[in-house]
Amino acid sequence: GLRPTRDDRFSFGLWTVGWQGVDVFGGAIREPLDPAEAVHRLSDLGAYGITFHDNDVFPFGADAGVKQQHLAPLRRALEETGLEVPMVTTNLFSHPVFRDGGFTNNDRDVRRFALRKALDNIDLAAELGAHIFVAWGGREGAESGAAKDIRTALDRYAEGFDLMAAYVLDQGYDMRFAIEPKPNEPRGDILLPTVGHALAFIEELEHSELVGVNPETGHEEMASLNYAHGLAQALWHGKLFHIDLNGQTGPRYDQDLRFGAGNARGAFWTVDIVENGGYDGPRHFDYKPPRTEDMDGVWATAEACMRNYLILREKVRAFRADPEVQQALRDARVDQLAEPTMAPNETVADLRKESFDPDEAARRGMGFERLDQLALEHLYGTR
Ligand code: 3MF
Ligand code: MG
Ligand code: MG
Ligand code: MG
Repeated sequence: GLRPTRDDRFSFGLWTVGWQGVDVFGGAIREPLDPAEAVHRLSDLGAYGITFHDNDVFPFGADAGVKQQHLAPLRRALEETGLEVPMVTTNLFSHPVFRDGGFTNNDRDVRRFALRKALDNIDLAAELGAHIFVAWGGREGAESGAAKDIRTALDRYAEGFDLMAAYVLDQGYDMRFAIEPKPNEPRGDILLPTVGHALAFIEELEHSELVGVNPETGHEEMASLNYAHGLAQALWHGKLFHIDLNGQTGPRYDQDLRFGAGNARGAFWTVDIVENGGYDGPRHFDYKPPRTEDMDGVWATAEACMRNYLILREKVRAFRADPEVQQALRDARVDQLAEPTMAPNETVADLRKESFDPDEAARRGMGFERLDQLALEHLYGTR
């Protein structure tokens, strides 16, 4: 059905429904949202979990006492609702000290402070039962050429992940890291700009097995990339540890629309790969309720993220179960791609012996348009 249940494993960042609407051209348009209230409302709407940055819950620089004061009502709300905290993350981007980044700041004192801030929050994440720690390095980057030696910055970035990974192993935490790529905004150019860059970086890490990716719909689409393809390749590498679902309309600023808004066709294939590609983590939403909305509008967008996912899940299931689609898939030879190009024991000599008529093969139509039209008709609701 279209009513979310906990088994659907929908989760939300506290910073999504809690976004007060501060943007580059204007200040806050909504009151601060109490994290405990967010937990209750999201629980009532059918979510199973919430996620947060340290400073979504307690202020920057809070000492142990202040931290616990802010955490107590959140813990109570989690107990009352049974909501989980599957993922936690650190804010290494809001305070002015991070204007040149955290782990890759040119200023070594800032890098050491950023590491301490992240490690402290890893402890909290473990205590709350989170198994995924997301790292979005929004301020790790540059606006100009000479300001940052990118190769050296990557050394420091790797040093940061190596230290965090060694720390969770040392503490015996059951925790893995997920790097969230983004091409730009707020920096002119951000390091690890796409899923592909992040996957290549991860292979150079000391504990690469503990590090995967957290791709966000809008971030990949800002780079004109295909989000579903990015998810598929991350799955192929065994690296899809977490996802940030939202909506985006083409390459422009990070729109963070509710999931299902923006590129609807992309959203259909996103749900298809998330449901059928072997991903078993949370369906996590990272979006921003537009500044036009009051709190009723905010809750409407949260509800809509889940509802749109469920609508698309039904459509994807119907598409996959449709006998005409199954025939069209065979006609398009999609199943043939699963067959290794060389048979077992075949040699290059065998391959060379084969006769082949390229003109005949070139005349075989692929049938992709008919197949895609069936998908569109499922999406548009005529099948
Ligand atoms: C920015 C983002 C971030 C990350 C978050 C999780 C504020 O575009 O997407 O949200 O998702 O920091 O680590
Ligand atoms: Mg975004
Ligand atoms: Mg974002
Ligand atoms: Mg995100």
